Amino acid sequence: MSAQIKKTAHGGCPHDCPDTCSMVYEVEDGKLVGVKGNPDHPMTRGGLCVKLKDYEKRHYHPDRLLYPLRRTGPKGSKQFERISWDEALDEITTKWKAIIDEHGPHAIMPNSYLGNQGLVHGLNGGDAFFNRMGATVTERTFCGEGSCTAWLLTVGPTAGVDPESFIHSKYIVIWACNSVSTNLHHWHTVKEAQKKGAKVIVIDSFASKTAKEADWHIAPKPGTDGALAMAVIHTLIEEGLVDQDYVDNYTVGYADLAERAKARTPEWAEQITGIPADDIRKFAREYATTPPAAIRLGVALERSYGGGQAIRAVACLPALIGAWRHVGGGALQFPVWEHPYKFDVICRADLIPEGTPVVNNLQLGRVLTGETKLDTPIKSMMCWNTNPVTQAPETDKIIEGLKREDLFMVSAEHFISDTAAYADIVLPASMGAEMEDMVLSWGHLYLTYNEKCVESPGEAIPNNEIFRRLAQRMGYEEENFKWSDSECLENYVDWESPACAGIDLNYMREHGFARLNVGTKDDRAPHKEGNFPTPSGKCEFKLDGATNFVAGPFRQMYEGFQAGELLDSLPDYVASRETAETNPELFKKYPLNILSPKSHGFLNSCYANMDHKIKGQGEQFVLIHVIDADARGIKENNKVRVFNGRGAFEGDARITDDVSAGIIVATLGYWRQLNKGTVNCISSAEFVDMGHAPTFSDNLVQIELVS
Ligand SMILES: Nc1nc2c(c(=O)[nH]1)N[C@H]1C(S)=C(S)[C@@H](COP(=O)(O)OP(=O)(O)OC[C@H]3O[C@@H](n4cnc5c(=O)[nH]c(N)nc54)[C@H](O)[C@@H]3O)O[C@H]1N2
Ligand SMILES: Nc1nc2c(c(=O)[nH]1)N[C@H]1C(S)=C(S)[C@@H](COP(=O)(O)OP(=O)(O)OC[C@H]3O[C@@H](n4cnc5c(=O)[nH]c(N)nc54)[C@H](O)[C@@H]3O)O[C@H]1N2
Ligand code: SF4
Ligand SMILES: [Mo]
Repeated sequence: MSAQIKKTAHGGCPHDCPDTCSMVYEVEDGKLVGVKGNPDHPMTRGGLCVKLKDYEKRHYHPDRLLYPLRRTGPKGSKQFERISWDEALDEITTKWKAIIDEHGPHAIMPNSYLGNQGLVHGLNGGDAFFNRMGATVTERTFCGEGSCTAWLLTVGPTAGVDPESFIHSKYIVIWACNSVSTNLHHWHTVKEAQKKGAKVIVIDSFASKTAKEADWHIAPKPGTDGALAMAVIHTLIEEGLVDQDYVDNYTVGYADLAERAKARTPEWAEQITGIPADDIRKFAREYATTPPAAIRLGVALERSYGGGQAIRAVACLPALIGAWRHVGGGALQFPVWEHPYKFDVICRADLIPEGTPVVNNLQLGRVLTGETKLDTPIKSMMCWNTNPVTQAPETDKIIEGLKREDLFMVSAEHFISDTAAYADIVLPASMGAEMEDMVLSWGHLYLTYNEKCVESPGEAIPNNEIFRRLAQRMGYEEENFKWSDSECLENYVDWESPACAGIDLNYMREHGFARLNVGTKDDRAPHKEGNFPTPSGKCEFKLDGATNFVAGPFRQMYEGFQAGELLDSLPDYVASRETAETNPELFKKYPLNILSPKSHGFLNSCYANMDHKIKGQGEQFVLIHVIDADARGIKENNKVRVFNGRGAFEGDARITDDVSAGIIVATLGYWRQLNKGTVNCISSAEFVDMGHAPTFSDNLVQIELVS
């Protein structure tokens, strides 16, 4: 027998990662046998990350869900029986119709996120379906929504600096982003710029993998970046480093900002951040005098109570020094702002009936346990593309809620995740190579296509097909519920927009990716002469009468709901909620500030159930400084328990200088069913000051030896 001929197909990594790699699927005998980075893609450059490099093993993992299941044991026991699709869909829709008859549609609630970033199988389907139902709307603010609010208010929906233009930068500031682990394909460009002489500054509260490769690691205490940024503004003004011509022509509110910054001296900031005042001055001087200077804002910058205000302060910096004048100068947040997706068609916010209640996904535990008072309590929840039991805060409350006998819970999943373990009905969903889609990117300026090149194993079907079938059984006649996946793609992208000139779906199918027409990395300087997409057309240091709102990719869904509180007209430092100063009582009991960044070897909670990935990443661990370890009799590798009033988890102690005394680090993603608790058992579901974003870096804990 001759060897089978390998076929290749264009892939797009569907994970919630800024890189959205263009991939090459290798198919043999109808099976996915390998996956490579697309060598032609200027950012993917032929390489994938450690998570995805053997993606086929995830497709054919022995624990993969293949058939619809019905719960047979107690909730959370993972005892299920196989049922047919007809039985599953009939049971779900019969229950939902009964709930709607008895309690109204507000008693049903969707719960999803960007676990799949496809336009068709990630964003669509579910939103339109539940909006048509009139179900309670779930506001999704896991990631960047506070950053988005601050960014939109200051510079508007601009992609800012092209990540590829960093090759032209001479001063690169990576602010609260662990690019080596979380944004690898941008890091390659940063490293190249560094080799060409650029200075790379990493501002991170601990010595992350990325900080270790920096020319200069600046380590503010968690949640104090706003003070650092305000002191930089102070120094720029005091030392005459401001580009006055740029400020006069293209910004609003400079005089007021200068007035605010007057008292925000480097000495003042030193007390708050722990960074020596001279270092702050040096940083400000270098930043202003080494053009082009570019800042990469990490999502983690928003994760303490003052996160929104901190990001506003940082977003002012490039305009103050005129960095936007240069190719490779300015700031990069989420390039997705310039992607031409039709979110109104995708999410169908127009279908949401007036008066529909909104709950927040970070407060799922409070919603399900009744701590958040609702006119109509939730009687059914459907969960897909997210795993709140590991990823959302106040885990113990979520579990208490999911155990409610009167809650009818449906999960669509690839595996029995920590959340799916509590479902009444589990639906098997298709994976990457098994469905056609285009994948949203929040980290570059390309459209990315994903070809269906293999059949799903067992009876798994793509998310959008699940919702098509549910819509048919619920009697929803809108045409969008009948579109094929290809028709969805035709309708979801604004192919007529200038950004898509010369690109259509056929082009995507042929090439796998396409650069948007938004300038090239060698000439893009969108705010050289202002042109900010703000109401004034300028960078808005000062806002008059602006109120808080939730931004981010799904924002159309919540527009009109929000009577947000009035925001400070100027950026400033706002202290965290849980510190010695702001909550001394709590600090007495729980004196350590915990950070819970992403794991290098997992993608949120994905891959944290695969043995060889856990081996690569290591078992759940806690980084701790020797002073804190000694004070508690903790030795290297001891099993420790981290706890506060919200819950506890266990991990192996790693004593290291990478963290300062008073700070511990435990990375995210480990499964509760394979560990004793997870890091989100201790995290709070309170919001930061903007965009209802999470406070994952604003949590006090205590740590003890497990005896
Ligand atoms: N390997 C891997 N890659 C991923 C993911 C993953 O789970 N694993 N997840 C993806 C997703 S969803 C996202 S949103 C991105 C996020 O990617 P990043 O933006 O890099 O987010 P984090 O890893 O949470 O945190 C980045 C760094 O911020 C630091 N930090 C935390 N709080 C503060 C603070 O208050 N001030 C300062 N200066 N630093 C602070 C942390 O120590 C950490 O090193 O990564 C994506 N890529
Ligand atoms: N403590 C702490 N908590 C955090 C963070 C942190 O830094 N610290 N980061 C936050 C951030 S930035 C984010 S983005 C969130 C992410 O939180 P989640 O979005 O909940 O992240 P995942 O764990 O990746 O969950 C995605 C789930 O969707 C499933 N899935 C993937 N593709 C498909 C599909 O096509 N169909 C179906 N039906 N299911 C699919 C996966 O198997 C997985 O179980 O976590 C947040 N939580
Ligand atoms: S997870 Fe991110 S870095 Fe890894 S292949 Fe996917 S898009 Fe690329
Ligand atoms: Mo995220």
